[in-house]
Amino acid sequence: MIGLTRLKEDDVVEIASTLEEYNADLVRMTGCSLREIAAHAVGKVVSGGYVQNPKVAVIPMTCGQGIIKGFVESVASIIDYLGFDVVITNSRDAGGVAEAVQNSSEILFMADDDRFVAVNVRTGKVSDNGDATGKGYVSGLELMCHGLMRKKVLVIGAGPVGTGAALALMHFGAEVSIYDIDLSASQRLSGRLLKQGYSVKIETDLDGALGRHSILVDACPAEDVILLRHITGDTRIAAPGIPLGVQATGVEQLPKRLLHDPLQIGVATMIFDVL
Ligand code: 2YG
Repeated sequence: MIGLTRLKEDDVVEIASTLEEYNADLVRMTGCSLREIAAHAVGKVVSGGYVQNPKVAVIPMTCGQGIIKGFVESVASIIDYLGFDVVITNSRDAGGVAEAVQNSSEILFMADDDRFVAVNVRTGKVSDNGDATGKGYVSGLELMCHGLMRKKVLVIGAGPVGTGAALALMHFGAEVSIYDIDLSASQRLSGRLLKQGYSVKIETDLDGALGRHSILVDACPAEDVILLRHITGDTRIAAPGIPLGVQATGVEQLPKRLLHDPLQIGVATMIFDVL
């Protein structure tokens, strides 16, 4: 399974200090806060908060390519911003898991090079960042578009995020088309969705597909996929892919119509997913 590009320190360094601003941007674009978008993604209500306030632990993992400076701090800052009681464990890896559970943390966040998961150790529920990111961005897109029922949406990228996005779009009643540079990836996703009773259209010509769609999910890890000439007054984009796939001159045309961040929506959706 091909994941999104590995984050770098530069991608996450400003997350904690800009959460308030980012949240205000989300409200301007969607009418809803980060907390509301994430809760909407998993069909949960946030008003009045939760009766229980689970303890959350974020565990640094050294395996594979190792620690990304600022990663666990950014994840914890997002969880804290949403009002949860969160700590970063002093120990790393297996020791961090032991420390978290011994300190009665109920929800554990941890990432290696292949997976980024939230685990609720009380219920056994697991949320995967790819799936949660897809769902969270579609939730924001649905709010930005005032509903997606019977609207045509193009998903670019049939990896874990594109898959989560496609499923969420189906749940919102959208008409979904998929493009992936690797046709067999689109076919696999289409087959998987068909087993769940959903039918999607497979696109093989990206330029043509971009000409026919104004609501886009960019879940691929390439730059300059969506060009200025593809953007109209109706274009709305949810872009979880890193780096951003929208041409720089195109971004200027989309001040209130482009959702894009390195971690916030995905992490926020993961925690509501496992509550
Ligand atoms: O604990 C650490 O600091 C590291 N072991 C974290 C490694 C994370 C690697 N994964 C990624 O960079 C991304 N695929 C995460 C995706 C988040 C963006 N949606």
